[in-house]
Amino acid sequence: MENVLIIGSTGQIGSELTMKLRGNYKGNIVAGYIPGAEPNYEIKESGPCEVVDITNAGQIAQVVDKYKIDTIYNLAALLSAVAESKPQLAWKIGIGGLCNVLEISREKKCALFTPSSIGVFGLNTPKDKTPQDTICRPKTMYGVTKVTGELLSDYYHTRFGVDTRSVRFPGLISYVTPPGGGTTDYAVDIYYSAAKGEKFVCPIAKGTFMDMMYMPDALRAAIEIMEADPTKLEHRNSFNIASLSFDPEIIFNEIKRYVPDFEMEYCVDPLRQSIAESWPNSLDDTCAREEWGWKPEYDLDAMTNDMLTKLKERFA
Ligand code: AKB
Repeated sequence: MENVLIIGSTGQIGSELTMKLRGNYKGNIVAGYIPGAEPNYEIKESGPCEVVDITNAGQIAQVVDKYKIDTIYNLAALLSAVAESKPQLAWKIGIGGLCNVLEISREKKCALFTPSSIGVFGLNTPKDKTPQDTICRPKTMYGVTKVTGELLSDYYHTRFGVDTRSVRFPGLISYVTPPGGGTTDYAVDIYYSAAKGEKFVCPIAKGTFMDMMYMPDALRAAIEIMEADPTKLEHRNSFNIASLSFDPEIIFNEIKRYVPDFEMEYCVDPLRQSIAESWPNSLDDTCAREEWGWKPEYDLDAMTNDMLTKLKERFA
C-alpha cells in the first residue's frame, strides 16, 4: 500500500482512516469527497483532496491515474436506517458505486477495500457466536447491498484476480465524526448525552444486544486486512470481526460508573428496533483471528473511559 484513495473520506470511518493512513504511509493519501461534504481543516491541510463521486466512474479513474493509486478504500454508503427511506439511492451508491470501483480496480490493478457489515445477517441467521460462513438473508436494503457487495467483490477476485478484501463492521463508536442514519448510532449518541450532562432517550429496547467496536480497533482492522499476507487468506469478502456486545442497559450502567447522575429513558424507534432484532447478538471472528491475526484491543471500560474523557474535554 503506497498511494491510497479514500472514497467517502469525510464520513464516520473515512475522516479518521484518512488521518491514520497519512500518519502511517509516505505516499499520496488522497481524500475523496463530494461537494456538500467537504473535508475539515485537518484533512485539507495534511494532504491531497479531490472531488470523487462514487457514481462517477470517469472522475474516479482520473484521480487514480493522477496520483498513481494502488489501493482504494471504498467507504461510500448509506447506513441501515436511512437506506430504508431511500432504497434506490442506497443501491445506486452501494452497488452502482461498487461496480465502478471494481472495474477501475481491475483495469488499473488496484487493491480494493469495501466494508461490509453485521447488516448482512437476518432473522434466520444463528444469533449467538454467528459463524463466518452462515445464512445471509437480510431484510433491509442496506443488508441486501452489503451481501451483493460481498458476492461481487469475491467474483472480481476469483474471475479477474482483483485484490478485494473486506471486514463486516459492527456498530462503530467514536468521538470524532458522528455516524448518521445507522441502527447502532445510539451507542455513540449515549456518550454525547452523558458528556453534555443531558438525559439520554434510547431508541433501542432494553435487552437488544448488538456487536459494537471502538473506532481505533476498526481502523486497525481496515489497515491490517489490506496488509495481510494474501497466501493466508481463505476468505476475503468479508470477514467477521468482533470486539464488544452489549444492550442499552449494559452501556448505560457502564457510563453511570463515570457519570453517577446520568439518566436514560426509552422511546423505542420501531424501524431501528426491527433492524436491530434482525441482526446477531455477537459474531464469531475465529477466521479473522486465524487468517490475518485480528485481535481487538479495547474493552467496554477502556472505550468508555476514553470516549467520556475526550468528549468532556470538547464540551468543557
Ligand atoms: C448501521 O447501524 O447501519 C451501521 C452498521 C452496523 O453497519 N453502523
